[in-house]
Amino acid sequence: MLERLDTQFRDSVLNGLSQDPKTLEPKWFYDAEGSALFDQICQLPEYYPTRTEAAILQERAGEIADALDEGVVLYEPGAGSLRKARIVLDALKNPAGFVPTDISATHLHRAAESLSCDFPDLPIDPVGCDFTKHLAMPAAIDKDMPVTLFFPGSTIGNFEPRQAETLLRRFRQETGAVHLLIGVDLVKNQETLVAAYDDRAGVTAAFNLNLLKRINRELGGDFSVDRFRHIALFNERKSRIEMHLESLGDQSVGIADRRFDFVAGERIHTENSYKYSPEHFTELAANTGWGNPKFWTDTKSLFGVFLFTA
Ligand code: AVJ
Repeated sequence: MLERLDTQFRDSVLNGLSQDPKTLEPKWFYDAEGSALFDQICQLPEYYPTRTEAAILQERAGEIADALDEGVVLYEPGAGSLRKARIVLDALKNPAGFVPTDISATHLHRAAESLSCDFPDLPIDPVGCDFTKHLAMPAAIDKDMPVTLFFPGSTIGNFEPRQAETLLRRFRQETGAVHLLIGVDLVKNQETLVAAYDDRAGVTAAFNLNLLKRINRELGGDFSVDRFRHIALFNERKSRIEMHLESLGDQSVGIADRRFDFVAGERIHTENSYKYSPEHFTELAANTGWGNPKFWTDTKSLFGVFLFTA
């Protein structure tokens, strides 16, 4: 499994840097370092999504629990540090199990252990996997219990709308879920959006640049990390934040006996983070068989939480 992730990382990097424009997939941000940096991003004053979503979940937890069945299995793809799941698990009526998955298996197992101290009676079955490929249901989970998919944090925003549809459809088919509780970042003014991805403390820049360091560490790359800079911009036409790494000069980089040339100002596109209107996201979900929406937001309409039924 781990070995497979290694080759997948290498193939994905070599393939992405051979494209024009050069790209790297955002899922590779999350090695141990990157996951820790992401946890720091979630605390930044400019990064409103995490705290806004947590407040909505906190405020609506009772309503959410009432709308769900008793004894649900909560299934969270890309669960990271499990902070948000705590809020939901606290409110659920007799949850039958919790299945967090993450591509960063070490980070996930550590978080799951600390969670089980607080929920000693809850069966927790962490799965180290890449949710863009497949979601597996652990054998220990009772197949008769209704599954609620929990996909917070606007992780869905990383995918182009077409891919997002495919993902939501596949999630339902692979887990047999009857409910989808999902967090989605909403369109808003450009200043707020860009600041959230280009913070003053430079944590997001470090998170973005860590991708190059990871390539150096794991694939024997020779990126001069200080010869690239972090860029965050809002692409209004596509309604998405884009992150790039821009080459500060002409340079050539070696990775696994391949060479990649950069001209000054050339960018590697590392992430998209789509921003939706409530109407647009409701429509996207409906296209994939998720209907009967309930929607909650904060007073400034920064972030949205939806509960859909299959
Ligand atoms: C985890 C994909 C939701 O897009 O806001 C945060 C990742 N990148 N800052 C986002 C991220 C830079 C985050 N998601």
